[in-house]
Amino acid sequence: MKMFMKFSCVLGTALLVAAASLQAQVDVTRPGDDIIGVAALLGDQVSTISTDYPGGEAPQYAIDGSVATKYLNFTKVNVGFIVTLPEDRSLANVTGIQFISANDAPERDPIVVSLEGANAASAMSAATAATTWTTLYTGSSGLPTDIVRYGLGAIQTFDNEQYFNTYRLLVTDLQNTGGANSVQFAEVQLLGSIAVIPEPGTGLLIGLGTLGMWGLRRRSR
Ligand SMILES: [Ca+2]
Repeated sequence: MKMFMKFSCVLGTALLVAAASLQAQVDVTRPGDDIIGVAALLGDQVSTISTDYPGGEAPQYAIDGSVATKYLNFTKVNVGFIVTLPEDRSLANVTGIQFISANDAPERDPIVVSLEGANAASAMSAATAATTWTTLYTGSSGLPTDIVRYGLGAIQTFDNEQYFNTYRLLVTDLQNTGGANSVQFAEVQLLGSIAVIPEPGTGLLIGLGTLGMWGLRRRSR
């Protein structure tokens, strides 16, 4: 019984990894995910909450799936957002980003960006509590300086084998930082794979097995 359970656990883990690696790259965020505006420098454990944006151009509009809406922030640089994925997508392995430019003012386009990963209870706690961030990417946004409005930037890929439920995206340079009054973009996609979480029944089976073994140990005392 013990041997069978050990084998089942190993098999289950192998299937979980295999399922994750077989998945095509998808945008791991969805409209309505827990997202807040923040200002920070790369590696800062605590972020500053940023509400330096018009209500209709809030951080949520960077991941709402619509190019007609945008996220705009008057802080311009060293600013962006933190997003925390819900429980059913909490095991996300992000290996790429892709921006879509906004409707106007190309000088506001992000040109240099960074992406960091962490695990947190919420976007707010990731911002306000000391959080250890792992740098996943720093470099080009993939938006060329001659990108058209509502233009799809090049996918920027990077090596990353770690899974996180929380991501901090910061913009560090714009197409024309001196001439712009804000940073803005219509969308950003965090591309990667979402691991399949075992069905509740599987966890229950393992849990009952563990309980059974605990009972056997108790009786043999
Ligand atoms: Ca949008």
